[in-house]
Amino acid sequence: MKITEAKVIVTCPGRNFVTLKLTTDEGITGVGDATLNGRELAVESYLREHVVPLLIGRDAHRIEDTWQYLFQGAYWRRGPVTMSAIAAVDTALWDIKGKAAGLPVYQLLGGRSRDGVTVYGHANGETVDEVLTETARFVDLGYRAVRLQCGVPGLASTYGVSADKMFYEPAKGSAPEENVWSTEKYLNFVPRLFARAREEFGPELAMLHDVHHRLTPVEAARLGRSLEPYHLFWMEDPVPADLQEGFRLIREHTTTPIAVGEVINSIWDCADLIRGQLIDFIRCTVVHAGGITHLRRIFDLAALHHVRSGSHGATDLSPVCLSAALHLDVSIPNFGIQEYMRHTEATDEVFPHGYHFAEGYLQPSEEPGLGVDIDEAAAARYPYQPAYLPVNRLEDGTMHPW
Ligand code: EZ4
Ligand code: CO
Repeated sequence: MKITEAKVIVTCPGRNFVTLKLTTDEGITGVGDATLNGRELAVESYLREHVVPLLIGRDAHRIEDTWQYLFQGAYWRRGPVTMSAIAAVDTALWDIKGKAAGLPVYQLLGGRSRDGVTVYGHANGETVDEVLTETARFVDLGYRAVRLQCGVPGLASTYGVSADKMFYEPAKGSAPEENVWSTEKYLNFVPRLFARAREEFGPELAMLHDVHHRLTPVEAARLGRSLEPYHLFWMEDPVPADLQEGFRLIREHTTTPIAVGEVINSIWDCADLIRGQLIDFIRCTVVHAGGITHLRRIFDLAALHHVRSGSHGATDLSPVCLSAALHLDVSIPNFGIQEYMRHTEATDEVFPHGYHFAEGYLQPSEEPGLGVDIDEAAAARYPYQPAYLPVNRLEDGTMHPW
């Protein structure tokens, strides 16, 4: 079965998405997500200029060989642009193989290891009261796990807090929004949020929190320790992930579980974190970590070291990425949890899909392949719009990780 056509589709149904659609000489199509938030056209161009010409005429069944051909063939290794482009091809080929076999992709990955994929929702608000109201809303919707993000007194805006509660969307505008950050204000405040939340929701609700790379290891150790009485499911991205060794210092000082991975794009960028058992959850995505083939390699390494999965699932991962993630989530032995932010209606219209939420779980589609598609006519109605992620500065104006 040969690849005869490869289209790169850019669309903006509320936010930008880049999608690769492959067609074979047997008339089977497959889709892969290639969205890199705020840098979408770099991946679009990488695919269109450098990858699509290599795909025409290739055997669509040779998934591993195509992955190695694109990875080794580039000579320049890793990086989010390259790995997102390779991921799109890989994901589309798994979709095609599933359709050719007449099986959902999870069956090709070894079948189900569990009955459903536990997901966490996002409760956010300017005040603790507002966050608790939002948390209750997710509990009422059936969620078993909720991420809590709250405005910090004295700071004008904070990561993860939005007026549009169910659809947090940080990328916007023709220049990055500028936020102001104070580590001390944040560290003094967060334990108060979780003290109230634990009191209100009892011991069993899984509660998560995203630090969004803003601390140093010793500050993260202080945060983790201060949150121990409220036993979080995890603290996410406590420090930037560049210095893997830095996590050892956090680890030595707190039992609050640590999750990291949304900006990691290869196994070599998290191998020390995993082998050193410096983290509890690895949160890479199908789209940014080289597709189903490479992400499964990461999860397999993690399984040997007591590290579970926790895939990133923000709204900038398209329904194509989420579909692919669910097939992995349901099949791997060391699944932890899956992030789930609902997409807008316009996004769901452009990407018709068969996954569904019930009683705190997402279920992958039972259709052959990934069970997701792109409606090209609908996509064409939403042209690309430039949008940047925000930047962060300390109160004295120094640049700080966002
Ligand atoms: O800021 O996906 O856990 N979720 C996150 C997200 C990220 C965006 C960046 O594109 O941290 O909100
Ligand atoms: Co995050």
